[in-house]
Amino acid sequence: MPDFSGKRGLVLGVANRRSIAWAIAQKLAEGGAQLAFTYQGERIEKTVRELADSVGSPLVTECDVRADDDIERVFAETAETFGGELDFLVHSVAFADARDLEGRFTDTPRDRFWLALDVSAYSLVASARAAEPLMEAAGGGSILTMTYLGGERAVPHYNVMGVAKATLDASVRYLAWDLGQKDIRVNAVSAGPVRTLAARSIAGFPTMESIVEERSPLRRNIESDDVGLAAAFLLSDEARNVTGTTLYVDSGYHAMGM
Ligand code: NAD
Ligand code: 0WE
Repeated sequence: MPDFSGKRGLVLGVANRRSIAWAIAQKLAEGGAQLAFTYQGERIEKTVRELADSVGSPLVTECDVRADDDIERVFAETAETFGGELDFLVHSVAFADARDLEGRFTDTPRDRFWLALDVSAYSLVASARAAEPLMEAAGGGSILTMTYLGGERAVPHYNVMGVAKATLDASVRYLAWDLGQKDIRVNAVSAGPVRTLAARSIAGFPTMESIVEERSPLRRNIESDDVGLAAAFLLSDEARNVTGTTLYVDSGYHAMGM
């Protein structure tokens, strides 16, 4: 495990203990990082506060990534908490209307198309921009987001989320170019299916898990812990010359053509 002592990070996207963001946060906390957390909505506030307290978090605050005011306030609070500096940002947020993960992509209405791109892709751009001055003050930084193969290939039912992930993946590359000048790295982890809150409600999730077991080179599914380990690497100084890229944690599934 990389050493994160003295490092300060902000984690967006913990909803409960199954969240990929929480698996990542635990690895960073094990490595000695100080972590601030955001949550969306009062419904999950208590859960997120309890998890955050268990790793001694100095800041837990609400953030709806659709709201510029929220993002501005969250980074002001983060700056206040960490003396104006930030070493890393974990972006683990996505949302599409459930109706758009069932039917045909062709039928996605305009407003729900933009909703998915707003929450799942633009939010990375907005939060990277807000993180920039804090990371510059720290002498550099590392930004990590979560993506999925459905942004590169057509995965049945992933639909508008696939279009959002394609936008997210391209945003990683353009942010890497802009922020590289300030020694801020931007990368993504592309995870195979993991049974989180966002995944459990999806019909056919068990089928996807069987497909990964049968067809991936390693013939097994992944765990969120695996994502935590890869994330810790990308966020650490061990990855100091790695930016603008995607690291697949999917048992090799993406490498297959059949
Ligand atoms: P999750 O439900 O635990 O996390 C999704 C998070 O997005 C939640 O914390 C939720 O509160 C947050 N969110 C949604 N709308 C928001 C908004 N408007 N403002 C702020 N936060 C908002 O599920 P997860 O599977 O841990 O998802 C995390 C990330 O991992 C997502 O980007 C997802 O696309 C990605 N991912 C998941 C899988 C999987 O199979 N679970 C695979 C690859 C990538
Ligand atoms: O990115 C995701 C899930 C994202 C997601 C999930 C939900 C369910 C609840 C976004 N928005 C919502 N909205 C809700 O109302 N994954 C990579 C997991 C996932 O979701 C799929 C998948 C996979 C894999 C949906 C269809 C097909 C495959």
